[in-house]
Amino acid sequence: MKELKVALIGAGFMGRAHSLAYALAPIASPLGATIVKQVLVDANAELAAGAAEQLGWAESGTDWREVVSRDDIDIVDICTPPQFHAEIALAAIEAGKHVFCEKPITNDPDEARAIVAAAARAGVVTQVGYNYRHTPAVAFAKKLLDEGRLGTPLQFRAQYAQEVGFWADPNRWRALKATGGSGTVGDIGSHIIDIAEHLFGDIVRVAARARSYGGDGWRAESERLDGDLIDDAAVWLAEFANGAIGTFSVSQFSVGRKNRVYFEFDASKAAVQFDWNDREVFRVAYVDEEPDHRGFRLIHTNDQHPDGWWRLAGLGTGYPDVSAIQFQHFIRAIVDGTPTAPDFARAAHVEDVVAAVYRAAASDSWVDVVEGGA
Ligand code: SOE
Repeated sequence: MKELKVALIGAGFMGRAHSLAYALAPIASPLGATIVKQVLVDANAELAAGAAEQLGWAESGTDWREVVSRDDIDIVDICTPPQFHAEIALAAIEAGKHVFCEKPITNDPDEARAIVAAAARAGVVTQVGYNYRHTPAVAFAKKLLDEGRLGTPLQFRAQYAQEVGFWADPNRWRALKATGGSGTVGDIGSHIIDIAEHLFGDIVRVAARARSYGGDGWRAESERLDGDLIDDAAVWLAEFANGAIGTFSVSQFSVGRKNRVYFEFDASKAAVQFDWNDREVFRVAYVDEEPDHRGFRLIHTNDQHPDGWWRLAGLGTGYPDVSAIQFQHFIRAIVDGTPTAPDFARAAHVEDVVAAVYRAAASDSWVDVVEGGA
């Protein structure tokens, strides 16, 4: 069988999640190629060597430039902080590699467009790690919408809340713009933007407010903006290209919320609810129902559902599963050209929405996602 050799750049949290996902990806169904975990690269040699041994990579290295241009490497998987994504992705694309990149693709929409253009010229397969959209319940919602079984999209309501802000190191790279931090809108909001656009289509306009935490409450907006601080929470209203409307909220100062990725939406024939903390189930309520049966029904997702993983419903779908499912799509696209998503073009659009939310938060107006028109 064809072998696809992977170079993983970055031995942090996501590098570890991807290491596990590569092992899981071929378990449920054949991929048409054998994934070889060839080389794990990290600027810290000791970390790279230790992680390579622990996570099953054949080699370790510290020089990503040398590794991405190696003839034996087919796939470059980027798990560094976002500020390094563009440089590594462009070098990998130029070397003709297929590229998987963690989200956000970059913190700069112009840079994102340059990467998209380079990938299109090179004809390589690209994908970004918006992994929650691969949860079987979300994939099922997408299928039902595409088949018209839920009717016309009306309203989307999404939330991503974490409590990590209260206790995390204020100097961690994620907390500072200078070290690639994306803020809550870019870091976690981008996940719910991706899901919303996956299901409802493009967002074209937003109105927003963002806040940064100051020890015992929100800082003044002037302090947040002048100090170039990342945002710790935000809310925004959105209008979709198809006329649907939406509300979004994100926060990393929401005690009790470990990782609450939640959305619900209304469509003309049905409404859907999804909660990552109860991700095995898909909840749907139909308009056309006997009056005494109106309400949400609860469906356990299994292999009858798109991206269903285990044959038996109720065995659970976790973070490693959704990460593995995204690699199933990516590897199949490389092997037989099956389209995969979200690709770099999709990720660049999500960055446009993130940038629009920040522009709107700094103004008192609705702003267009694509400046100067929808
Ligand atoms: C932020 O705390 C974070 O680690 C995100 O960066 C991930 O994308 C998310 O899935 C978990 O939370």
